[in-house]
Amino acid sequence: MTPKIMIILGSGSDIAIAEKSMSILEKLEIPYSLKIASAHRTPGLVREIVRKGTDAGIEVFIGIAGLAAHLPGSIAAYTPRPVIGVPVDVKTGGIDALESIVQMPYPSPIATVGIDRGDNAAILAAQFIGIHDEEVRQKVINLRKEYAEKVKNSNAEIVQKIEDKKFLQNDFLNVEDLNIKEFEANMDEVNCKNSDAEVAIIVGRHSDVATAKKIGIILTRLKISHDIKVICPIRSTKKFTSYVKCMEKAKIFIGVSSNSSQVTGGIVGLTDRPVIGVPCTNENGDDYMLTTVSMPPGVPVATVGINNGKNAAVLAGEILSIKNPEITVLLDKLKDKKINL
Ligand code: AIR
Repeated sequence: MTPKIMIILGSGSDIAIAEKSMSILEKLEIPYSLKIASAHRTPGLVREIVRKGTDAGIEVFIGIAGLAAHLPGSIAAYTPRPVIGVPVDVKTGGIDALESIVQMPYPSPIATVGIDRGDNAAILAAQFIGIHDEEVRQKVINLRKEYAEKVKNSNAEIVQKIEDKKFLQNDFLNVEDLNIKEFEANMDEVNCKNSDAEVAIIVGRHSDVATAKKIGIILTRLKISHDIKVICPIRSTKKFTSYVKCMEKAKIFIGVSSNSSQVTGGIVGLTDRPVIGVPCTNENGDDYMLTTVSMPPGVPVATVGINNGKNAAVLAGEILSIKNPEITVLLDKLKDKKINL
């Protein structure tokens, strides 16, 4: 049987990061393949592995590399399948690899995860596959519950065991007794007329709407239904939560955000669906790529380049095209620039 996921490492020295991906995939019982090929030392090998892997039925590629990490980009050159990139910390804390992977030109996105986050790459790959495979989706949901349990258990294992602090007072609120209810969406609060859309796009503030509109233009070209809303998760918390809930049929969420990237972080906590993040620059020219991509284990955000709404749309198209050849044909046309933008 052909595995669904192929992990490619730029070097044998990246194996520790691949181990994190493999542990997750073993746990989720998803077959995968593991290869080593360097974008610079063995470009021909990368090309052959990727082409043959795609022909054989690989659905998602994961490229893991450090330094000038051009491996995920090279993989993307040879396959229409989505590519997840994991920057490895070899020098400069991994920032060199992160920039090499995330800052891809249109129309060749890499779904970038945080530095050394092989675990999140595997979860993201499973989320992509989970869109058309309900069994895999359920496994991801269960895995994420484990991460949540770990946080709750820390209260008993760590906080409650602290003894010698005179002014620490926790007895008034027992975490174990909290009855955490599912959020009840208030549909009147948000306009839910497009709740059947395949992709839900949330923009944190009006100044980032131009970037979101580009996502909409490309998704329309790819004939992918979508809905766009401007909601700040901090200023309008209830509305934000209600909107994510009312879009629960969406297969993919895209968050467009500058500043502290609460939009993408907020969405990922409310849905098991894959979340694509578009970091934006603010009026001072500061960008929010790091605060978008650097998510903790269990809750990945597939980050694309700064202000690159078009690449977010292409990535969504690649994910949905795994089981929809019609989108693959439209993507081909986009990539050949046959569709004039
Ligand atoms: N690398 C390999 N070919 C191109 C790149 N950028 C990366 C590997 C590894 C780092 O260079 O992915 O993270 C060091 O590789 P090595 O083989 O010298 O240990």
